Amino acid sequence: MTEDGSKEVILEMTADHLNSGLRGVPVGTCRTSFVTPTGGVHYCGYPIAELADYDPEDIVFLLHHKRLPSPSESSEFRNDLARRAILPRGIRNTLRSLPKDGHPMDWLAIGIQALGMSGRCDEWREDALNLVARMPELMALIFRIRDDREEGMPNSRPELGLVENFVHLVDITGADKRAMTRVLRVFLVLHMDHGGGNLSTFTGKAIASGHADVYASMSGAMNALYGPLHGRANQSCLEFVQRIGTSDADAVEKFVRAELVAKRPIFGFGHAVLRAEDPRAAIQFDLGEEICPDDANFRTIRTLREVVPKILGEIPKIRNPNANVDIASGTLLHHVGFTDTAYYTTFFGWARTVGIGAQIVDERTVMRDGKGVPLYRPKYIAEQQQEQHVD
Ligand code: AMX
Repeated sequence: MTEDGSKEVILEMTADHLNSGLRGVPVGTCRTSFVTPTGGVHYCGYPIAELADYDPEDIVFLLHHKRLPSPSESSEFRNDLARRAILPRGIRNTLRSLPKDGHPMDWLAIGIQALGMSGRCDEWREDALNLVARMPELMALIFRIRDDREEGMPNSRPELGLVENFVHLVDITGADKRAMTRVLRVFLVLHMDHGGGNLSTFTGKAIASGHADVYASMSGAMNALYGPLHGRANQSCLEFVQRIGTSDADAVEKFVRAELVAKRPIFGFGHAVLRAEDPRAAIQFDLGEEICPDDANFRTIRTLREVVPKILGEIPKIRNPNANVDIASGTLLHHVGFTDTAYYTTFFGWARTVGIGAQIVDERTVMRDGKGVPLYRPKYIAEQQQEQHVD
């Protein structure tokens, strides 16, 4: 089985495997996580459900050290991250110069690249951890500068914790900070990693294989995450839920069937690898039942979860009719005060800087007895040669 759980490991290439997005083609090993079709993602062997309520900092430690920290290691690691959380000068000017109508993911990719320009130290793990430590303030700056709320931004307090500092800095008016913190902590842990071959992770590692630094690699990874078929599905999913606008089962079923007739995707359902409901969906549903059972969007997704698997199950080509991670994340973010869906993928990107960074460190400093994975260079075949060479 591949690290992403696919049973379709291709051991002998044929012409049919070309131009297929490398699906099923084994290309390496992954030390941080694997995904099984029914159990979902596991971080360093732990099923995600066992980790959902951990401090995000402990999961950063886990993905880097491949084991959970002891209580004293946990506290020392939090202090270490806090010490690293110093944004280089000039980052605010860079962000201020960006067009406010650009997508927040454009801002995130540029922001990370800019952090590297004056803040890199050219040591893989140092840079990966520095980036994780600096993300809360970068994220808050993106929100506040885009919203013309930079003035009055409080001083960064990294000792509070990654999420807690972001919530303190972003300071959304009227938001319930406790609920916001709770949702973001779980969101961050659930989205940190998902095997080695997902597009953004693969892209980040490929860029790093040319020895571009962590920041440049991560900026490229964020651009890979940006697409609607990858990370931006969480934005699309809440927009889909809002279009439904009801939790009545008959009305929801009618809506879903009409979408299928119109050949539009049923967002929040289906997966390339999973063949059961994503455990990350179940965790977020449980969280929603706890914090927002009567929220209108939550009532709609609760009904979707009941009616959609049966409807999609009637369509033989759909291999997984069950809910995926994106079904509930937007609803929860919206409930705690993040009402602009355009920001949702930046939270996904924030979380992924952890897993992608840890995987880059592994590929650059651990694999091949520390020599690192060589420069990525898959083979492409000239169309005229395709008949003769498929090696
Ligand atoms: N709604 C409508 N059609 C769907 C569907 C869904 N939820 N899930 C699968 N299908 C269709 C596919 O588009 C494909 O159609 P085609 O053969 O005509 O191209 C066919 O069913 C077979 O698909 P599959 O093998 O079951 O899945 P896949 O690997 O091709 O696609 C995914 C996976 C996620 C893109 C697809 O399920 C989908 O579009 N879901 C809705 C969008 C969504 O929620 N995306 C987020 C996924 C989670 C994530 O990775 N972030």
